[in-house]
Amino acid sequence: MSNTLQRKDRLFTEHRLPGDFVFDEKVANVFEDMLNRSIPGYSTIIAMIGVLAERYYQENTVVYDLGCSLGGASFSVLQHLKGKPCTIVAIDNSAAMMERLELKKQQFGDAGEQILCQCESIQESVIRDASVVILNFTLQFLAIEEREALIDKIYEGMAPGGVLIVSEKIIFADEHLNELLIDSYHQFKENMGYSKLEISQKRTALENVLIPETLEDHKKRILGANFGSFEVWFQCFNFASMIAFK
Ligand code: GEK
Repeated sequence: MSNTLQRKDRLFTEHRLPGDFVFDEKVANVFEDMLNRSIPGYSTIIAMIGVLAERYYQENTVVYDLGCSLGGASFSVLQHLKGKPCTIVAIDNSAAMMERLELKKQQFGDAGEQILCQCESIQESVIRDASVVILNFTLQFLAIEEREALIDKIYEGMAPGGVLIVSEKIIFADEHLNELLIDSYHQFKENMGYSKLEISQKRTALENVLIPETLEDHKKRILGANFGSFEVWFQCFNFASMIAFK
């Protein structure tokens, strides 16, 4: 969806001092452009989350979008579930993101009221009566030792038959493959108009903030929480989206 407040991502064009990436005002202003040019398949993943939510949403349950940013996944779900008695709880701990999400909601009129925004850390959130839970490129920002507790909590808060969708940047145990897929990803970013300087500075800024794991790590954690039928339903280079059922 177009948003007049959004600008082109030029955050890493100039040489800058080292510093960790933060989800502040500057990032929120260019975020849609950043995601579309930085995550191969982002728009496909967002569109398919809506399709999956429509299929697995159960009446009188809640959809959770954890680490919702500007609500890309929430709005996709809303488009598929409009008119149904559903609540979409959209959670993010970046106040800059949540302010913009509140503005975007207004463009949807009454339907937008189905999205409830909560500005908080997802480690603190209560998950209850969920039939669809979305972690679209969010788990990767939690410390590795905090991830299991979150996945366990989600499982506990889900209705039987509910679906969990987890999208992540990933790494590969095979060094050669890992290098190939990361290089291919950087080529994708160049093709999307980012310079080599922007790519390397963003990579450095994310180094301590975004900690990717292997698909095997994710599978082990998700199945360990008792989810069944784990599968990768989308992958492009080192980006993947996984699905699991309670
Ligand atoms: C999308 N899902 O467009 N608690 C709450 N929010 C958090 C936390 C936390 N502990 N850690 C990070 N975030 C979105 C894209 S972006 C992905 C998600 C990316 C939030 C953070 O503030 C940011 O908005 C989001 O997770 C990650 O489908 O930037 O690569």
